[in-house]
Amino acid sequence: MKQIQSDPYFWPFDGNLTAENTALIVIDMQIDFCGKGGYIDQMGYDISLTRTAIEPIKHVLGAMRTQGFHIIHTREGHRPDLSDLPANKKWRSERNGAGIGAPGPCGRILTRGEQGWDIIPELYPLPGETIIDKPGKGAFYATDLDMVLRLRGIRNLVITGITTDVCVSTTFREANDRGYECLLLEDCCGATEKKNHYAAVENIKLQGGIFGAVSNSADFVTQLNQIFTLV
Ligand code: C5J
Repeated sequence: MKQIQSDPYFWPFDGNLTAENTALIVIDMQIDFCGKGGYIDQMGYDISLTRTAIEPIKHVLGAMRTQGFHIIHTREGHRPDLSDLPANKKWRSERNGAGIGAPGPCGRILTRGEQGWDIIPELYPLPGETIIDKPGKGAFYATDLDMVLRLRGIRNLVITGITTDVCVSTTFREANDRGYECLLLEDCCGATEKKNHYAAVENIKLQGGIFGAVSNSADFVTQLNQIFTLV
């Protein structure tokens, strides 16, 4: 049995934890969501609330890379011709002062290929790590993420990134419904409003872990190192 002590249960539920069957998912750590001049900044939110996840993710990324786990990054963004941008999403973003596809200080907002759409340098993917480009909030919708995971025999997901209440929680729920065993590292996430971050974390733990379990970067890395150096 290999398990991480987490809340509200030891994860994964059945103790089947290996580097081969487990992936770290890093969601949307893009300039648009945590950088100066990006989408979130342009809407007037405090980017320190999303940037708070950077150092904890770096710690987990380092440990999981060293132990040989699968690493998957996601990016939210749209085709330059905006043919994958639903009219209501475009309208809402314009209404909030940061129209998707419109020019901004980091190039066209949430548009593939632009500076703001890219992953921040601190957490940039290494060659060989998978990147999933998604047009929506969930990383499973309109992407090949499920296929990539199943072909590699991955069934446990350690989920991190931003924002806790939007893309992280949507992806977490999508993964749970597909039968993946999910762990959230709460300090590796952040939201534009703290109360929404806390609520999203609490939601996972409802009813004995209705969507999965929750831990944090320090406890997770300590336990991971203990488990995998004792092998
Ligand atoms: C948002 C995301 N908040 N990555 N996207 O629009 O959570």
